[in-house]
Amino acid sequence: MAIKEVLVPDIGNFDSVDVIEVHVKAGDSVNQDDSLITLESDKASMDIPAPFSGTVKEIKIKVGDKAAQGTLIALVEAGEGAAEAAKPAPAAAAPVVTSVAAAEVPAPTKPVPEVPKPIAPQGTPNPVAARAEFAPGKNPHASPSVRKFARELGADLTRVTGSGPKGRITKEDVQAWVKGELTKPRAEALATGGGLSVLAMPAIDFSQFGATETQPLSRIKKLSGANLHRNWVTAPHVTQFDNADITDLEDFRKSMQDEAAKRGVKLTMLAFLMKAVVNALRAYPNFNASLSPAGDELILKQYYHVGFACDTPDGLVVPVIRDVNKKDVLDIARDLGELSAKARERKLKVEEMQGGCFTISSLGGIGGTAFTPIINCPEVAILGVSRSSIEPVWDAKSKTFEPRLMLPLSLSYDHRVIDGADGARFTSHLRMMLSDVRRLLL
Ligand code: CAO
Repeated sequence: MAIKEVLVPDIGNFDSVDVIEVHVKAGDSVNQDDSLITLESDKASMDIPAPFSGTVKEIKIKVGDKAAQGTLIALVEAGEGAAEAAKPAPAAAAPVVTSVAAAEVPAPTKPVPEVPKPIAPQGTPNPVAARAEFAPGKNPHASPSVRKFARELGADLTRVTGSGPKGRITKEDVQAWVKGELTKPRAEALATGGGLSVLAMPAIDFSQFGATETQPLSRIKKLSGANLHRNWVTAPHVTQFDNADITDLEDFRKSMQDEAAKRGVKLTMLAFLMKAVVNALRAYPNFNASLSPAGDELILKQYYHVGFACDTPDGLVVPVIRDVNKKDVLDIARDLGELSAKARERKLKVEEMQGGCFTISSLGGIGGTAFTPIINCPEVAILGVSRSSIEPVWDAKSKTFEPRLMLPLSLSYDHRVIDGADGARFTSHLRMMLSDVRRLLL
């Protein structure tokens, strides 16, 4: 194998430029076009690539040296791929190139000079561009290899402070910046939009405290868990509580139950709630909306598809009843029954869970007085319904407490879209609709 001298190629009109980085050392293997050194003039920095593959025998240059065309960089023993070096040299490099067919010619006693292909300084085709690159505050001052290093790590050089001469950014500066970003305190990361950074959950061996059994989470639980977590941390939730007097509505529902049953429908409170919700969505269109992905626009919907949380043995699913505004209470109750049955039999189609504008989560059949439902994003609000109960309600006319059937409502909304006042207006509207069955049927 031939040992060749690698020289600085034609680098334009520069007589003497600083060597600011040496990327290889004796013993290193290099591939053709790997960067050997970085030079820097007052206008640009440029990497000098290896003209062929091989092994570095000796480095003849160091950081701080001055270099010009023809300066000896290193002695390199041509290795695999060196055949490329045997090809006739480009015309521009011809005066200083001695081509040697490494595989055929015995190693000369005196090293044969080899000149890398001339390269244009990166990003600096003309002096104007070169100056722009170094303009403080505009383009960061860094060599091509440091830029490449930063690109590989995803580091934004405009945010890195250079510690080298004239504020040049070094590889160490990039490393320090990345390290700093990774260890930023949580509050600062949030303030700069850098995402969440929370303590890792400790891995505890619970069997040290007593007997345990480990069960895998269902597919639905895993999917809904990830979505619920995202929704909980992305949308700033506020929950507005209220109570609706459904005494008359419940009487009406009971009076209609037999007729509904004859039509094969179970008429529950949820069907009336759907009707009331659509009425409130019409009155407060911001609740029937979604934020655009960039968060700078509100997309208002002119359709009324309402989802309902359905408890199944595999976990929570949310079927969607379409065009609730065009259906009567019995139609809605029929849809509710059919979709809940499908959900529990795992027969829901994907399209039966899509397109919802608003969700109702009713735990009324189970119990509880109030809860804080998580918004089904990108919807902007969800209504939680708890178990109704007879409460003493003050009647100002008769100046007595009356026993009334009260339904607890818990409305969670995305505070980026909905203000507190509108949250309270929405639940007041619902209360008014539910307490007067005539309004609901209008
Ligand atoms: N107060 C008092 N009783 C109520 C009530 C309320 N708010 N809502 C329903 N009920 C009663 C019903 O009248 C019914 O009584 P009868 O059987 O005596 O007629 C009983 O509770 C059961 O109702 P239901 O569950 O069959 O029907 P529904 O329309 O109320 O609810 C559905 C349907 C699918 C929403 C419900 O079955 C369900 O899955 N709920 C759970 C939702 C859930 O998990 N939410 C939490 C999500 S966040 O994790």
